[in-house]
Amino acid sequence: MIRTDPETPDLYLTPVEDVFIRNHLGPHPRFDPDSWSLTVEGLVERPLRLDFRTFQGLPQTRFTAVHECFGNPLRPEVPTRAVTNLEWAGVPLAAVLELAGPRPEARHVWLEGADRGDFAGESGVGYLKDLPLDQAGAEVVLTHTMNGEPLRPDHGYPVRAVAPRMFGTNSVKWLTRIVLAAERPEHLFTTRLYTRVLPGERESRPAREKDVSSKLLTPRDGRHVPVGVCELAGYAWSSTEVAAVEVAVDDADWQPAELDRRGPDPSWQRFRFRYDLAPGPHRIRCRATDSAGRVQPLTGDRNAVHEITVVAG
Ligand SMILES: Nc1nc2c(c(=O)[nH]1)N[C@H]1C(S)=C(S)[C@@H](COP(=O)(O)O)O[C@H]1N2
Ligand SMILES: [Mo]
Repeated sequence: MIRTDPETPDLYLTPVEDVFIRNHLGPHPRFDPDSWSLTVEGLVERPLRLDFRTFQGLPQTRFTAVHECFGNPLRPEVPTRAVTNLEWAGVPLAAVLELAGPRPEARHVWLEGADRGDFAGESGVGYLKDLPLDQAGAEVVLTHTMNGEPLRPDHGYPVRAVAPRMFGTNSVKWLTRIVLAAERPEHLFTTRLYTRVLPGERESRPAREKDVSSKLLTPRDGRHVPVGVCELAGYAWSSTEVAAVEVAVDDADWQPAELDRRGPDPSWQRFRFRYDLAPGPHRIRCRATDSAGRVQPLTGDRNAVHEITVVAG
């Protein structure tokens, strides 16, 4: 089920009602706090089953992060620009791993949701993602709160994983099972879909760390604006800090925009650019470069430069 996306509002934190919903497997399980539990199994010293109360008693953390859909896994090069910025709270996966005690042979963490359904010609599949154990232990948080309120049913109530630097597809909703294993799982959502070959590489790899990207949000695409100086603004993000954003109006050269710094959390960064708009239609584009030196491509990939048209007059 893929609903039409709400427009991303031009706010630092996206209101929960404006967050896109991506459920691949149709109707999802509805839990109440008594019916949910999380098992940790596989290559662990102490297999666990945590109920919600025990889970909530574990150490807590809070952070802000971009929540971005990778796009349609059957057409991974097509931009969808479904992106939000959210404050999450929950339990670091590391705290749960510590209780279970990974065995030395464990290399991968499998995260499984409780939803089950049909996708891409396969029936009765579950939602499963995996990450290397070191990375999962350092980064993944098992969240129960989005922008200060309990997760809504569509966003994974009561507990979902969040991998803050990674695409939304890795943030497993309705999380009920964690498996530690020596191998990656062969699965529709791990090895068959959500993989891609990055430019300059030959091997396909899973869609994990976010690409460098940016989106113009003010003014809105297609709007009429007064003639004269106009503030063009939006957000830029990547799996690392964004180092620069440039804006180009019509056929003028790329010009540097003003860009906020990023804090320690992988949230998005505001950019602004003032431009004197003559009467008539204008094409406006933005392009981000991150601290790893990655630049948005002009065309041809899911993070291609974003372009809007406004009419001054
Ligand atoms: N269990 C489960 N987790 C899931 C999905 C899903 O279909 N089932 N969709 C994934 C995808 S592709 C995205 S983009 C995000 C969307 O999260 P949201 O619906 O809360 O915005 O959840 C991810 N986690
Ligand atoms: Mo997604």
